[in-house]
Amino acid sequence: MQLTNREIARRLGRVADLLEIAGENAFRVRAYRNAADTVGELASPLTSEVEAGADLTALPHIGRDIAGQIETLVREGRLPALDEVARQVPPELADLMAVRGLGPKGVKALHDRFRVQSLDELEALARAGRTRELPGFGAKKEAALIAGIEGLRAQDQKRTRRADAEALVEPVRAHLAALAGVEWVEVAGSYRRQCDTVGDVDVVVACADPVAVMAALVEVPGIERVVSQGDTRATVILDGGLQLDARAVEPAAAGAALLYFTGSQAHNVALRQRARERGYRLNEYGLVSDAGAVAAGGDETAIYRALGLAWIPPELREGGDEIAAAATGRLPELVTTARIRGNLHGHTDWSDGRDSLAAMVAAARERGFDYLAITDHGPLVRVANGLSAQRLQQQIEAIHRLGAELEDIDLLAGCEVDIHADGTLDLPDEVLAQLDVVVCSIHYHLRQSRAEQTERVLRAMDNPHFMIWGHPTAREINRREPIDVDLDACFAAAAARGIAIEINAQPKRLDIDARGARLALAHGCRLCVNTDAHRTEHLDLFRHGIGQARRAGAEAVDVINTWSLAALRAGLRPDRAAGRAAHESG
Ligand code: DGT
Ligand code: CA
Ligand code: CA
Ligand code: ZN
Repeated sequence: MQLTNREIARRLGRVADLLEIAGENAFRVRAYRNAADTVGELASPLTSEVEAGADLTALPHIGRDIAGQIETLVREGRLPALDEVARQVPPELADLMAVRGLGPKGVKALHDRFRVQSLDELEALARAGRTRELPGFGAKKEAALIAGIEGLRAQDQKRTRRADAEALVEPVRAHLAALAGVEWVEVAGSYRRQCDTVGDVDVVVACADPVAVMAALVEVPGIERVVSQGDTRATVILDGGLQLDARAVEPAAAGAALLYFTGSQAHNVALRQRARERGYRLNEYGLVSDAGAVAAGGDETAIYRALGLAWIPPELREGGDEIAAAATGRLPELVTTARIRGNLHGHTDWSDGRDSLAAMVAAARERGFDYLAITDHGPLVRVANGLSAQRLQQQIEAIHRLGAELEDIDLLAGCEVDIHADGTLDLPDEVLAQLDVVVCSIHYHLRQSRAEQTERVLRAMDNPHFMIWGHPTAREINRREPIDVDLDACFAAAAARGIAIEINAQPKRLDIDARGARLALAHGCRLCVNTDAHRTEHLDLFRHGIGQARRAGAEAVDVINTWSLAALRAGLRPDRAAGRAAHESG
């Protein structure tokens, strides 16, 4: 198995932790810590460098001793320095260093006094009120210790953002797909259903020789360790700790396996029930009639068809009304990323974006967009170099000048304007009136009460320039809870005014999420899938937001940035459009 840079860095860091706990020379500790940082940041795989005979001491912070350590690790799979320090302190103690507020001295004291070696042991001691006996610990520190352990556990239980899982699993998928005898590889489970986070990833491989593929799996780069391995299934841990469950299946049964492992469990249960009512048994190996004849197994569509159903997109397989809809030809034709015509929320280096206006426009043209709105931050967001009314005025002119030169794309002048705590907007109406697109977002005062927050948004929506509600709940996955706001009331107001609800496609946001988007559609709102691009590459993020739109059952017509610009101008906030037209003609 190939060691990744991340794993090598992790082991060097472990040596540093243990040396520190053992009370070794601070220079030596720092040497390992620095070496771990160097390795962690390297772009090219260190194992290949070693195999090519490269001189590792040419790297920053890698001296002759540590270079030798790394070479032994790559060649023999063991780190002599780790073995050596493990003779002084149990290597498990390094895990305790991850507890917030617990340093090497504390770990050493706990070990010397109580012989603790694991997190469980430490927790039991603290909960029993024993750790306070240690000099310098006390009851307060004991409470902090318990909180630190709980925090660490909560972190471990966190689900992985889908985009992060994508970066880890796609290379594995590609590697497996290239193996001899492999027909196709799909990542099933919540990943395929486009859930915003995944607990683990489930990979189905259709292949002639499952045993050979499972044997090859554990050699795939990017796999940190193997949990279990059988003839047709394996569970491995990817770098970074994400679990991957793999199943290798012969092509004739692979459709049934894919269907089963895509889930959701509620969908599977409903489908099996329908199969039973029609005289079949459905399981992960196929659809079999009560008489024992295999009705389908190689392909999902055939299984659905045999059950009198249209093929159901994975995003809809949540055990709601999707089976009834598939039985009666009422499945929506879900929006796709290919239907997107432009981005209506994005930044440049006028505020906190990395790239210039010209670069963003060039990137949008490369991608064939019909239109691009530039929506830098307004003045409130000072940390993001927000634009004053005066600078915005200059930017509007710059956008118009650039737009006049271009025939293949329409440039729209816009702004991402903050909704103040009292529901007023952060720029005067005269300024907002000059913009083609106004995205209104909340960045501050996230902890207002539900009543205040709802009042704030409703009041803001009364402003006729409020066109798109940007990242409505301000949540950041695994980092920040959504604001407490009455979405029913806000969506009803948005629908009545022709305000679009953003699905922000930044992987850390995915806001509004699929459930909220479904609610918005039920209220009659339109959605707008935006990348909130802060650099040119971000214009490729649409697929993450589209995944949420699809889970909400959205069709292209429900997503305003699949529309033509003319339709957009007429349909988005029509009262504002009418007001402007009257103003211009009068
Ligand atoms: P996750 O991993 O928590 O994000 O969610 P899933 O849906 O990927 O769940 P996972 O990985 O436990 O299992 C993958 C699929 O396998 C699941 O969606 C449905 C199917 N499955 C697993 N266990 C069962 C079960 O006990 N009964 C049924 N009917 N299906 C199951
Ligand atoms: Ca899963
Ligand atoms: Ca699984
Ligand atoms: Zn933004």
